[in-house]
Amino acid sequence: MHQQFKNRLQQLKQTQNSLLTTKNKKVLNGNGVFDRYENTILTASHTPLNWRYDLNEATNPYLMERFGINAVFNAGAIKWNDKYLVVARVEGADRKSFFAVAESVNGIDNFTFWEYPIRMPETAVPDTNTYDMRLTAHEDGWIYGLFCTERKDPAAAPGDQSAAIAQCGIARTRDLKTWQRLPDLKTPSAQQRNVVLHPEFLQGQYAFYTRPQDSFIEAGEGGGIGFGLVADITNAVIEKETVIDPRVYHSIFEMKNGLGPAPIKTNNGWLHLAHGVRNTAAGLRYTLYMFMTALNDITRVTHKPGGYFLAPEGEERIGDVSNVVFSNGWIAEEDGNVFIYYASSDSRMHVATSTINQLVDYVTNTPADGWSSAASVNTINNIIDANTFVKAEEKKAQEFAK
Ligand code: M1P
Repeated sequence: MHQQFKNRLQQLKQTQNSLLTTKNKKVLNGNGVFDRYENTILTASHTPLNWRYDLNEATNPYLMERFGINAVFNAGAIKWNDKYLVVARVEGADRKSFFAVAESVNGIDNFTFWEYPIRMPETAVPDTNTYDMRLTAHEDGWIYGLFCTERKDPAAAPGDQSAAIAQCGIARTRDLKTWQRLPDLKTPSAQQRNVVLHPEFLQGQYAFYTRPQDSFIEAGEGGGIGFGLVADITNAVIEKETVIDPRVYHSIFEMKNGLGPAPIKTNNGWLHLAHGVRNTAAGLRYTLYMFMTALNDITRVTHKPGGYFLAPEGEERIGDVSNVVFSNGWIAEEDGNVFIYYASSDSRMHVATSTINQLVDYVTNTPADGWSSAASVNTINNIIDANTFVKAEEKKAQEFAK
């Protein structure tokens, strides 16, 4: 091996090793609802060197990258054999996305990709692009991965190279290595993205959260988080789709919204994490929001805090699609800890941590959106009044103690 090749290889390995072994730390002074962390958990640079480089000097004397990775984002998540696994959307320099599993021992750092990306079987109509997998450990015993499958619109006008159709791909596995592909979901809507499988049967059927949309980018007249039942998951058809969380004028989800990961069951109700999209002069802005649905009627929203739960901050604001946070993976542990995996600006992955108790408190006690400026002022005034009472009580207590 020539010295130059040897040095470059050593340098590449060292740089990546230090990235993969860096410890993550909580950012201090969070908002009381969740904690952010100092470092990203996955980026393009975390992908294995042997995916990107031909490491043989004879065939790659300059040690060039032979397959560029552009970004790692929008990961599904699951706790599996005591490890925290994420199934990331890995996007190549060629724009195509695929899925790859990375694991960590503690859920906050040292995520390392498995040896190979997932080889996802296809249906009779091959996928052009696949992304944003939501994992559900279903009570039927399978782990399901629902994802967006995108194909060129066969009705596209000649020369139109962007008209596309998005649908929900369905695959299942028992070990996250070998996947069985099922037929794509059929719904009454023209297009679907952000489809999520509920972990429990409802009336003996599979329950799906959907996101109906009229065209590839725009929700159009459709949109909102939808819901439908499927009798047979090996031929998944939703006959009736109802919107359970609609879009609202002048809100953080006026343009689009979509469910994130599968909901978490708590004693108070099902906790949901979703993304909302609003328009700005600088383009679309994606933030995360939460809501809760009833245990005895999973389609009924019982609580929904006003505004966003998590919005892009600092470096998170910038990337391939700036001003975006997106989450399709979280892990709730038996002890009540929750790991929220989110991506920023379609470029990299982060983690935030919280607990079931904090999230339930947040969802049930944060005032709802009043949908107007006057309503916001009323909400603040109520908080101020309550705090004035607290202050008066404190004063009384101090005087009494004298
Ligand atoms: O670019 C932001 C996001 O846009 C799409 O999400 P939605 O369908 O809700 O608009 C998806 O392509 C998603 O992957 C992406 O992060």
